[in-house]
Amino acid sequence: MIRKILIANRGEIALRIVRACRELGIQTMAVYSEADEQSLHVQLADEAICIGPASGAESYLRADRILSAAEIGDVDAIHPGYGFLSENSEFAEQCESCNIIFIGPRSETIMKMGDKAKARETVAKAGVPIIPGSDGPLENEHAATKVAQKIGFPVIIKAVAGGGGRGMRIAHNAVTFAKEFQSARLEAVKAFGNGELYVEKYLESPRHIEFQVLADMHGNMVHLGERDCSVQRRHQKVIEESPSPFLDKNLRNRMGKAALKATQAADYVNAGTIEFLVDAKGNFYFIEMNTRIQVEHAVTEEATGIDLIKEQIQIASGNRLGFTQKDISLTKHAIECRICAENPSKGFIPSPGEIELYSAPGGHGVRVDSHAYGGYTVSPYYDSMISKVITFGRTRKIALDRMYRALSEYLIRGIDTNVDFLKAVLMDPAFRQGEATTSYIEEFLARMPKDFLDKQSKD
Ligand code: MV4
Repeated sequence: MIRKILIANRGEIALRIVRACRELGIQTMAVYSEADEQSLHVQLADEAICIGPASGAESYLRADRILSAAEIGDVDAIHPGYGFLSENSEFAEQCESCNIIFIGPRSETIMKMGDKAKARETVAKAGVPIIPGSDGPLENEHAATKVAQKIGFPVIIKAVAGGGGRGMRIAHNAVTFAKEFQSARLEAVKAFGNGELYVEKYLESPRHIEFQVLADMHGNMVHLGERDCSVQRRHQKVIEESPSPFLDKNLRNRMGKAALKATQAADYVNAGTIEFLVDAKGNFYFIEMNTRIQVEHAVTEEATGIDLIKEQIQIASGNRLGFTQKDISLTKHAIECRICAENPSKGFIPSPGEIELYSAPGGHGVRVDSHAYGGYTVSPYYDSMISKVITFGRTRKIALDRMYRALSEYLIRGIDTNVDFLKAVLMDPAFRQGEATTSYIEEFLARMPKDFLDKQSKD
């Protein structure tokens, strides 16, 4: 039914989608900015069309240009990947009204779950645990202070239009709260054009554990277990794995059921992610739903054996899921490291430039999703992730040892990367014992010797 797909993205995810389409016998049309003319997704797609200058705002974020390209290419569907227009309900709606299938949930669903206060309310009504907090957005700092005092400090102030950690503030008492509230509002207006805020009780050092879900148009839905994404730095995930070393069978079952309740409450179709925070006692709370395919989807693919991009396309075609919950299990342990062009010894600043020499790891149990190659120039215009290394095996130890081996094989010359930093984390006993919470990287850096990071980048 879907004969041709326009891929409204770049980098490794564009390539990932080209590959899934090839195997399904679907034609592909790439779009690219002037900075990406030499990109692999452009070279490997059946067709490619330039949509503007390097800046994302003038190319990959331009719905009008992408829809023009879709018309020129006579495509049936658009896959938005992650970032850019993937969670833009207006773009999804424009696709719908142009009779182009948006490979993702309905625009209404994107809008509903994009409002993080509304998402909280929606899933809470269905019986999914949420963190004690405000009922909807708060008018002003006076009303907000009252709510914060009722919940008890510390509290976290979040933007209704936020998500992913942008524009969040933590307040430890009523005195600092008003100031934090006002600065969060200014930041939210600036970042999202929407200053609405809500508050939640602040959980200290939780684990970030998310459930992958798939739902078809016929009311069938499954969860594909969890990903533990606790290892993050400044709201950027660094390492993800599935299964989580923290969950047992019982907790996984209960969280999986809650994830399906949330999916049902959202009236969701396609691939989605239900994010939870989990405290040290194993209490779990919904925080938000991501209505897109995520960077870390590959760990779920390797743990379950299910190709999520193909499933997204099958679902968007109107097909029924080919399996039920009892057919799904986390039969392997999979782990992902995000390789970034950055310099850890200089505060992880981006390190764009030409990759002079490139050789990726391989061998048994290693998957590399990357658009990089020798001679490729990493552009300063986009995020610094140049590769995802995913290793997998029967046990967590096998996957971790395999990751260290794989990272040791990586040859990247000409730019700085975080490869050696990742290797140091992989060797860290706390990480190896599965003790990482969302505070892990900060704590890890604090307890390392002062000159540790100086050794973490070399050309
Ligand atoms: C929280 C939290 C603690 N308590 N909510 C960060 C990403 C976004 N998806 C939600 N996030 C958090 N929400 C409550 N009620 C902790 C985080 C969080 C975090 C917060 C501040 C600084 C770094 C963080 C890293 C991971 C998670």
